[in-house]
Parts: sequence; structure tokens; C-alpha cells
Amino acid sequence: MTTLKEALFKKIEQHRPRTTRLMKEYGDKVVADVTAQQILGGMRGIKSLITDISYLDPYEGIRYRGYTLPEVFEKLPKPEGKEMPYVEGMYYLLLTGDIPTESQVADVIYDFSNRRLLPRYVFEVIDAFPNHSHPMAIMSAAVMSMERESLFNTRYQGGMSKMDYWDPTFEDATNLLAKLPLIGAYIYDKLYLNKKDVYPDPTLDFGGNFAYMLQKDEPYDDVARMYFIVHADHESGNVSAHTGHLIASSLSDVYYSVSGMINGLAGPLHGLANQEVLRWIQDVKQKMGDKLPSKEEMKKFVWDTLNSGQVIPGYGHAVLRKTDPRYMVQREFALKHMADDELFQYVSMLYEVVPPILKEQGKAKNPWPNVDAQSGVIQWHYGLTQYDFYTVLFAIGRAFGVLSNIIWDRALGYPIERPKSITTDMLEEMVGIKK
Ligand code: CMX
Repeated sequence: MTTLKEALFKKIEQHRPRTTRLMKEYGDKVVADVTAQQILGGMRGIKSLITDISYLDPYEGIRYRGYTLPEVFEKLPKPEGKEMPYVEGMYYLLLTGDIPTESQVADVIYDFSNRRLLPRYVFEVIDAFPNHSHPMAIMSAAVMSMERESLFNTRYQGGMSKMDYWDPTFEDATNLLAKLPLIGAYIYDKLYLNKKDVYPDPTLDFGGNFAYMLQKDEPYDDVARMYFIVHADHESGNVSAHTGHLIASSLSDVYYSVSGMINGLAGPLHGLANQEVLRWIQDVKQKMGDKLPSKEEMKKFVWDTLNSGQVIPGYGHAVLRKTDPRYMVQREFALKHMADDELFQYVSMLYEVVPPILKEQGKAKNPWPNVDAQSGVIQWHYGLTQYDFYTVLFAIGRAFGVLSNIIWDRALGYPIERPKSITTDMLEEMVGIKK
């Protein structure tokens, strides 16, 4: 057993009695009410999911295992001379709740590097896609094609105790996570480079190896580490996390779950917003004949977008009510490394201009930027100008949170998800509408 798996098993054994006690002794306690608005409004704010991997406070933003993002970046071990921590260390943290030591991280890096290679048929699945396909569609299919590799399924078919479900799920999850960078890099090569020479470097960590496979120089390795870490988890109710959890709740394996997670992330109201931000800025830039607009001109572009019935991509959030700390982490990186970048000037100006306009318009509950307002511009600066690809990067990061949750779901024996639906007639009757 690896150090991480052993540590995880200990935590699972410690945690199980808490869930059992809540269920057995307090199962009928009422903890929340539900309003008609919540039922009609996408279940906003209904407390109906449980996770210990992360928690999203509307004003403070995300905490991973109790640590704010700045704390995560400060406390996790980093490669020598680098600004950003090892992604593998974050996996250790998400799974166990503990900040790993250097040697614990080294063990995870070694384990990941042994699981990186892809079966031949995955390359063939990727190659079979037409070149105008969206990279998220290719990624989803590539992950799906590996379903036959699931150890959970083999063990399940052979007869396995519920108490052991977490074990092959951990193996499947770690196998898949270790392979995602090569899937992403190969899709990138297929769509934009066509060099057909994408190979992992077994001596490098997750972020370093991804930069290597994309043929990007420093500090892109740090950009990759930062990117995967900030996108990893945002508690369980967002579309990608919830989809992954929901699929896994029927004991579908992690390949089905992560493929579904990718499909949910691919929507413009969710992960695709980062590419939409770039598309929107490019449009403004083109209309301005490549010069930076004045604040007044920028305000007009924002109002024009709103008045044409579109949303301002990268702004607003279903839970957050202040600037997303994921935006701030990336903004600080940009201020340090690319303050003069032309597109970053646009992003900075939007940060000044958009919130007052959204407030004035009075519709969005949160006028502040989210993670997607900043991320694409950093990728663009380091030469990743194919913005269709940005959500693939989001998906690689998000898989860490989704898979950590699924491992724990299996460990704690959470059941198949099955909320109840009602008809409009019933809702009208419940709220007292007489017909
Ligand atoms: N621009 C314009 N209008 C916005 C807006 C924005 N950025 N954000 C919210 N609104 C509007 C909504 O469309 C809604 O309008 P209607 O009443 O006409 O339907 C109204 O304000 C109220 O919405 P809300 O309760 O504030 O926001 P929701 O929880 O419904 O939606 C989100 C949240 C993120 C989908 C929304 O803010 C949005 O569309 N933002 C732009 C897309 C984006 O950046 N998505 C990425 C989010 C982060 C991520 O998941 O990656």
C-alpha cells in the first residue's frame, strides 16, 4: 500500500462511526426548509449534499479541507525554486485532510508517474475525431473509452464487500488522474500542432510534466500547477462536481463519472466561461482596431452585451458574493509575471468597469468576477492561444475534487441519489394557490 492509501484508510476508519451515528441516532432531525423558489430555481441553497473535501463560503470563497486558497498555496510543499505547490500534494490534502510532508508528496509523485501511460486505443479514439470537434467532446470520449480498465467493476463482478468499495475506487481514480495530462496534451497536439510526439517525462511532477508535454517553458509549469489547484474543487453542488457524484452514486465506475463531469463542465454557464471571456475580449479588441479602449468605451461594450440579452462571461456566481479568491490568486500571479500584457490590461479594466454596471443593472446577485474571468488570459500570455482548449485544463483540475469525493462516497457508503420531484399542480396546492 502507498503512504497516501494507508493514510486515507486510517482516516476512513476514523470517520465511518460519525456518519453511522448521524444516520442512526439523528436521522430524523430536521436541518433545513425548502421554499418554492428553491425548487423552481435550480435548487439554489438547498442543503442536501455532504462533503468534507471542500466548503464554499459566499464571502470568503473556497476552503479545501478547512484551508483557504492562500493557505493551501502557502502550506503545500513546492518543487525547489518554484512558486506553486505540487498538484500531487493537493491530492494528498483533499483525500486525507492533512498537509503532506515532502516525502509523502514524493511517494504520490512516484505512484502517479507509474500510472501515466495510456492504452494504445485511447490515442486511436482521439485520432478518430474530426478536427473541428470541441476538445471537451474528445476528452469525454477518451475518458469513456477507458471504462474497460475499471478495477472496481472487475472486483464488483467477483463479489466485493461494501466496506472495500473505496479501495478499487481509489485505484481507478488515481489511474485516471495520472493519465489525464497525457490525454489533454495529446488532444492539444491533435487539434493544434499535429506533431505526434507527445510523451510524458517520468522524472517530472504533474504540473512540470504537463508543461513539458505541451512544449512550454518555465514558468508555464507553475501556471499549470496553479491552474490545476485552483480549479480542483468548489464543494459538491456545482454542475461538474454534482454530475460526477450523481453518476457514481449508482456505482457506475469513475470513467463514467468523470466523462459525465466533463460534459457538464463544457457548458458556457460553467467551465466554458473561461473560453467565452477570451472570445468576448477578442471581439472588443477587434472592434477597437487592436487598441485598448478607454473606460467609457469599455463601459459601452459591457452595456451592449447586457442589452443584447447576453451575460458577461466570468462575472457572477450561484454561491459566491464577493470576488472569487481563485480570481485573486491568478490576478496576483499575473501582476507579478505579466503586468504589461495587453489582454491583462483588458481584464484589469473589466474588473473596474463590470461590477458597478452589474450592480446598476440590478439582476446579478453577485457582480464580482469568478475564476473564469482571469484564467484564459494567463494561458494566452504563455502561448496557449487556442481558447477552445481552456476548459480541458479546468477539467483536469476539477477531476481531483470530483474523484476525491467519489472515493469518500464509497468509503462512507453513501447511497444512490434519488431526490423527489413534484408536479406544478402539487406545488401550487402546497403554497395555497386555489384553483
Ligand atoms: N452577466 C449578466 N447577467 C448576469 C450575470 C452576468 N455575468 N450573472 C448573473 N446574471 C443574471 C442572470 O442571468 C439572471 O438573469 P435572469 O433573471 O434574467 O434569468 C440574474 O442575473 C440572476 O442570476 P443570479 O442568481 O445572480 O445567478 P445564477 O446563480 O442564476 O447564475 C451564473 C450563476 C454563474 C450561471 C451566472 O452568474 C452567469 O451566467 N455568469 C456568467 C457565466 C460565467 O461566468 N460562468 C462561470 C461561473 C464559474 C464556473 O462555474 O466556472
